[in-house]
Amino acid sequence: MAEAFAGELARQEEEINLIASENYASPAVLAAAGSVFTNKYAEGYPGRRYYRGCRWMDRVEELARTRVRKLFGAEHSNLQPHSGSQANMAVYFSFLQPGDTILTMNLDQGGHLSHGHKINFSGQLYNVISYGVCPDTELIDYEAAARLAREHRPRLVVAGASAYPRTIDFPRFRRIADEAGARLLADVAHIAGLIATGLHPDPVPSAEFVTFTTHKTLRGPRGGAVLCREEFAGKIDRAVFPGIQGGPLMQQIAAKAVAFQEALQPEFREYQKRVIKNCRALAAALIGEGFRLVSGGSDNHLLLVDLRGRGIDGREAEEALERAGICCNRNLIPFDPLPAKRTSGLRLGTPAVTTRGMGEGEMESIGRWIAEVLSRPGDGPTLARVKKETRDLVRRFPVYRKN
Ligand code: DSN
Repeated sequence: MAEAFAGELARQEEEINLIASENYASPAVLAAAGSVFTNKYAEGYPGRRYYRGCRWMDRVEELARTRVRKLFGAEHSNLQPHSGSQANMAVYFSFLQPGDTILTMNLDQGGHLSHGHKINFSGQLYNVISYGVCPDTELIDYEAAARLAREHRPRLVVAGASAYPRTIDFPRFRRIADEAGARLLADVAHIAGLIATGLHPDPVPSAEFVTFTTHKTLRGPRGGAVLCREEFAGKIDRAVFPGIQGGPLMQQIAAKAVAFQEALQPEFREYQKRVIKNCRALAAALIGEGFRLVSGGSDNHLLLVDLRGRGIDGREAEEALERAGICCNRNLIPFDPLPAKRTSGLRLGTPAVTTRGMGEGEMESIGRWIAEVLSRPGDGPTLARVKKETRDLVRRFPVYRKN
């Protein structure tokens, strides 16, 4: 364990992390997640627990709930879901019956497993109708989504994605849901940090339910969250506990409280602005190197590189980049001819590199290194040289180590 701990810390310091869903939590968040709160059972909710000795648990969960409501301007919150999938499950279980119809974004075009993929519980329990993106613009096809909603009359419309580089029009989804008499869930896991700081349009006024994870752009501990309107508070709370979970992970809820306080500070908004700026700079650098990006660019923290016609698939690309010190993940692109194990795309994001202080100049260098590696993925000397250059760069931007 000592070796794995030291090794992972070194890996996080030494690699350029472009995984769009990852970030580096602050030492305060890490301390809370590793604290004595891990020792306590606290089934129930503040003031209504099934165990004694919960007075500090109540304080922690109340603090976390108050802060998240302030951050997002929400009426009610539940911070007990262990993950984003469980947050979504809580919303589904709060009012859907098995066999009900839901309308969600196709995983192959940017959606998420828990939005009804056939190998996920959501795809097995519900009748899933999928919308996607327009083949020409690669932007969400709202017209098609509206048509499908009129035709299939879903009980729930899910708006949100894990690989969509553009702004999501939540009022438009509200209208689509209303026309079908459906409720709306906005799953904003990826863009929660941008929303909390007003840098992406706010889903809270449009959707009955908003779910997210706390460890992506929001830069907190691993975990999930549900926001909802007061009228659904009881149903959501019962769906989480005792519906799908037992004891909450109180150390994670404590760490969420710390992260929300950090996110309420003015510096956090400046950080999110830099995340977007860096993503645009990385997009420009890659376009300058001749790459095609899905939808032509990015409005948020991530972008998708289309590798078709470059003689390399997503898996080969991520492997070569890792050997050169750049960590990222392959991703399906819309209408991808390859399966998920290979893919024709790479998903790149800037939350983590921005946390360590990198800026637009560094994004330019990273874009150049990516181009060099992907044009000669089997060339040992090129990979070794780029690895040395990436190491030299990251040493100037320590994450946790003090140089
Ligand atoms: N696995 C996450 C991502 O990388 O986007 C989604 O839950």
